[in-house]
Amino acid sequence: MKTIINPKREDWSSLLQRPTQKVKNIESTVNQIFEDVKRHGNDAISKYTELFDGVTLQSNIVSAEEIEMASNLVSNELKSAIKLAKSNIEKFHQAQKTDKVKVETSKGVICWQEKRPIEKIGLYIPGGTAPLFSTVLMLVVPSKIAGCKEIVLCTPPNNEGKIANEILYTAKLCGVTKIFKVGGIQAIAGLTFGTKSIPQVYKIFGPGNQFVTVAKQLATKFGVAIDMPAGPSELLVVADDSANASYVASDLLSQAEHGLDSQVILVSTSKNLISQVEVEIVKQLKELPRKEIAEEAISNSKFIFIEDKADAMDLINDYAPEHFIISTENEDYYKDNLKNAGSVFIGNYTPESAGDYASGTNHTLPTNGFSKAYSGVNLDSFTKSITFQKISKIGLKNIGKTIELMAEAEGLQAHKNAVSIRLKDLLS
Ligand code: HSO
Ligand code: ZN
Repeated sequence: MKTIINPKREDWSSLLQRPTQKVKNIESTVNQIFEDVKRHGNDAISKYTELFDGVTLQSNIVSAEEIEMASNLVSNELKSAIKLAKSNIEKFHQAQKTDKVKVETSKGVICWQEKRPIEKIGLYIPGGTAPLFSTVLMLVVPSKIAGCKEIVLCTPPNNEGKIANEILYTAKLCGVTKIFKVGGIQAIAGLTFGTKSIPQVYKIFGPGNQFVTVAKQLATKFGVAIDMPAGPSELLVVADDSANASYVASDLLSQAEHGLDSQVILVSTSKNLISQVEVEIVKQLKELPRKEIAEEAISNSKFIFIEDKADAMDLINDYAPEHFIISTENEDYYKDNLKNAGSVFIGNYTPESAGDYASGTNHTLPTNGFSKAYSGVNLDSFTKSITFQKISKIGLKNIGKTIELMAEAEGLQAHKNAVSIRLKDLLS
């Protein structure tokens, strides 16, 4: 960790740069695999599964028996925990349902907006060092509430051809339609083009490594929507003397353990708190099973002392964190002046882990400064808004002249005629 005292504004952007692992030729690899999957479907997919996951599969479809067997291996205690989390996530996302918006803009001109679910969606759940079955909850629960029909989940198999029991159990519990043992670029390509077994989808959700992220971006070139360009996890904590240093340290470590490239930042108006947190981090880090990962991420972390809280607020808005914890005396100041963040956690008893798992908010959030313009996944991510209008005879009389004038001025005679032909009948 590095402590910085009152950094100058002109240094903020270099100070707050996200750690990026640059993989060379990533785009050409993604292009090549897309081309191959587009042409050769499942044959190409099994070739890449052999290459990247080290396993030869008979089929990439997960069978009902496999799901059943996996579910039997999840403890009842964990099942109950997953159900409680599911119920809270359901409550929060169900409450995001909105009524249709209907307005009579001019007399006789009625416009309205209604939401419809995206029919077919693909969810990507990474494998890797920790099987994040909580992400299954975060993506499937709102998609069900939205009314998506086809919910396809892809996740890489391990070198024995298996998927974590918890992922299969949670997917089944939440109502995923089909599960495939396919990971990485080939999974995103499969969902983009469809194969004999994998359905083609309209939108792809979920986190992943850089290969998956670039693949999702390429999918958009083929007309498939994506949730957001996702990157490594990040957390910014703002804390003062009212914070508990051991709690703050535990929060920073909770994000640091995600990956070597996770980024955690502490902003504080108290030098005293910063030194206490440093001591606590060293102490808590020792006990962590994933200490190598957390240690590396912590070594890139920044502890920033800023005397003036208005400056602190500006720096936070500039950084636009994925997660933002407020542990200060005057919580409202940071809450009310916040412009950019994915998800906010307020007070000493609101650890980020709560939102990661069970409080009800979604943990699929914009990273890498994207919270300046993107929202995290929410109910609307699974729907589209369609506008409708119905105009009566009186309505057309009311706005007809306006349309005619505007069409004429744009030089679009046929547009004008579509109104004039009707007005003629109405006025005769
Ligand atoms: N903090 C991660 C989500 C997660 N944490 C899953 C634990 N499991 C990104 O928001
Ligand atoms: Zn997390």
